[in-house]
Amino acid sequence: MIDLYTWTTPNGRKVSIALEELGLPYTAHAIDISKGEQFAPEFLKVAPNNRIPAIVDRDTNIALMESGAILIYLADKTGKLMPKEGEPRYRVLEWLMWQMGGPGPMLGQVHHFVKYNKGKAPYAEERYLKEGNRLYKVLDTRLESVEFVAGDYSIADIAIWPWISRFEWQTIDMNAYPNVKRWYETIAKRPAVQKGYAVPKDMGPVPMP
Ligand SMILES: N[C@@H](CCC(=O)N[C@@H](CS)C(=O)NCC(=O)O)C(=O)O
Repeated sequence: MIDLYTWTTPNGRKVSIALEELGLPYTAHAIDISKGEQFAPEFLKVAPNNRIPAIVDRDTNIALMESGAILIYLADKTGKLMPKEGEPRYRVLEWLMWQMGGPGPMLGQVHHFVKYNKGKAPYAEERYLKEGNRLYKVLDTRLESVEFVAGDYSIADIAIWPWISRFEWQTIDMNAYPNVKRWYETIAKRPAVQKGYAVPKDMGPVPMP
């Protein structure tokens, strides 16, 4: 049994979607980051960076924070959603790291400046939207030649997809990125993705372009 500490955000949804895809039993614990629950001493013992998501695997007694590390752990635990060796494994890690260093932090800044603080910092809005669009273009070009970012459906897709699901907040027109749109819609239809998207609480249907 896995305890998942999470909230209704892209980083949190990566892990609930992976757990649903892998069919691993888990209990979701809501950490409402709008109420400061990420600073509770009990949560900090599991996630010292005071950010969701985090897990505790009761089978192994391993506690982990950082969504990328958690996804690798779950893939290794089950032998699914990431090849075990060779170039195909590194390809998954390559696109997972791209997500962790690119779309995660950069689209996070778009949410901060464009969605929540519009008009306060025009230069920041312009800078992060430009970078956000550049990242969409990189993803679109990659998806011209492959069905999923690393070939087969993997934890790399699961890491990227929830960030793209916030395209409306980002004011990014997915129709300008037809390969991203095709990939996004394919993944959105997966029952495990729809279930994982609604954890720890249902915020409405998956947004569709
Ligand atoms: N690199 C971390 C980022 C986690 C993160 O930024 N989580 C956000 C929600 S998406 C959070 O918990 N924010 C709480 C805060 O800023 O205090 C990961 O991928 O797990």
